Amino acid sequence: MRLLFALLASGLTALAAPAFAADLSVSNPTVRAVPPTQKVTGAFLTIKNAGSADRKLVAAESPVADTVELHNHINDNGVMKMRPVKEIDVKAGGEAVLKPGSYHIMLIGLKQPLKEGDQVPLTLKFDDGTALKVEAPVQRPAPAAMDHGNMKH
Ligand SMILES: [Cu+2]
Repeated sequence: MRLLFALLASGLTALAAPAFAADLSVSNPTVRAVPPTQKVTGAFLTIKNAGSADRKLVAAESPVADTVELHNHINDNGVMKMRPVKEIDVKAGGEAVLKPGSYHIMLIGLKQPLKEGDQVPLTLKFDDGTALKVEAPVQRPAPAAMDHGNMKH
């Protein structure tokens, strides 16, 4: 009886221990399909942070590109420009949405043409040392996303 209780107690302790990697999850990863002559494309996804500590995405890697950068779009006097950023905040209990016209992952120097339906491996690295691997399907951008940058109403 005492042994059973000890096992139960240790089991509960294990459950209560913080699971840092499990706090972060990725949904809707996609890579934008580009013509074979274009050597640069963007990757988009949503990172959810179910934990109680703020996290930052600090780097991304992919075997399909020479260089992978974290970017943001800024509105510079009405002109949308891309800028590399060092990190992207993923607040505790919140999410970071990487999408066209906003934060995104830039794949620079594509080593092979990316066809629609291909799966692109991405590794996301966070400030606490954890890494998440995802497979992002290559998709043609939705028409709304294509002219997001210069849309006027
Ligand atoms: Cu970019």
